[in-house]
Amino acid sequence: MDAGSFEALTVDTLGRRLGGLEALRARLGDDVAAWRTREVGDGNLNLVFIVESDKGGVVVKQALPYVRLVGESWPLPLKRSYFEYHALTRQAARAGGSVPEIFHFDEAQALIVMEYLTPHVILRRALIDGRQLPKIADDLALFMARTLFRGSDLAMETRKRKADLALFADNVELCDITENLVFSDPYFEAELNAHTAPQLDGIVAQLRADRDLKVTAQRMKHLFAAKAETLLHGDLHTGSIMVTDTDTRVIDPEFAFYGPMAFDVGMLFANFWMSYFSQSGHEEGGSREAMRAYLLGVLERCWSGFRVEFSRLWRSERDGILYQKSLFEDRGDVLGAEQALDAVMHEMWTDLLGFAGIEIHRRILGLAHNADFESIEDTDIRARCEAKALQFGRQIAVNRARMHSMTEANALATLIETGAVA
Ligand code: SR1
Ligand code: MG
Repeated sequence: MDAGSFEALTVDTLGRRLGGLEALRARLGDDVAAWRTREVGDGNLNLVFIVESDKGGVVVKQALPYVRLVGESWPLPLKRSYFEYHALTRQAARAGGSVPEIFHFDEAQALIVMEYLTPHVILRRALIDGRQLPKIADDLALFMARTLFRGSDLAMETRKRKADLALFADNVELCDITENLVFSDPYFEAELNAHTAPQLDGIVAQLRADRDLKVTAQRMKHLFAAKAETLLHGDLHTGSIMVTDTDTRVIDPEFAFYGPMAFDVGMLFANFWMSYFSQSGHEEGGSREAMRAYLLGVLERCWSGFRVEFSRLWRSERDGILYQKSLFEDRGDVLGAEQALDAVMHEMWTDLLGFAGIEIHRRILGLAHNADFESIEDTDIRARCEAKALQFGRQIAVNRARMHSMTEANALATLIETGAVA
């Protein structure tokens, strides 16, 4: 990529610079002067513009050559936009209707013009506001099962999968963020770490001295780095999902790379559990008991929906090099194929608990925190919510091989939330 020609867009220059593009004119009209542009990016990395006219709207997302959250002292390559574009095209093909439509990609300017999702809101915001979205469990189960299965050697022609593995293997710097920020920094006094202090000082010290937990975090990091199983979204938290009551779209796959299936599932579930533990910090307008029950229900239904769809694909689309039908079904050994499916699913469950526990920790102890907790202004209340989440995260990660079902995991969450365990 020609970094020399890159220029960050501004609200004032966008019309002049992109006004000639057919992708925008087709949706906004030719009267560029009448386009209304606003910058709405509130993520950690990029610029995001909404451009509207009387005819319609589009989103323009542009990568910056540094981490927006930190500033120019932390350079980050523009090529993440290239990985995002390629991930979005694959997700659209593998899980139709689950991502925004792409209208234009400019590699040199690291920008993607895409569908303006409206009246969608970010799922994390909706959950903080206490909204119960009726479709997220089913929609996200399908998104994960379809993208994770269809991007793997279970389904793909191995030549194509290996070419994709090579393409996404260059997403080194974004993987490096996850490798350090998620799996290591929370467990020592890394420079950019932050936590609610002094309330959490004691529990943070305990966690950082917890040998079993540190070994677990490194076991999970080892898996993340070494198990190139499928094309992951790579950052599937509730801030990467836009929703209405009837539609669910997954956005922002710039962290996409080949990794373990359980990573995406674990990260998403961690964010539902964090939402659960944060609810008591948002009770000014009334009890969030129903919201807590809703969130545990979403976890139960999403995991069961995922297993159903993954199993369906296993039985109908298992045309890759793994667990070939020629070894099982074609020889009348349907039970063998089912046994293998059980083994794959069991391993995924165990691993996702590990990833989920670590994701919870990094959102409370590391650099990149969650609005679920951060928006709780009273730091004593926030710390109580966070302490429960930390305790839960530690338990599911370290105890992952001995926890057998979502019902058990949710029962543990309930015990911790209600104070039944110290
Ligand atoms: C420096 S980037 C911090 C976090 O923001 C992204 O959304 C990823 O979750 C990353 O870990
Ligand atoms: Mg993001």
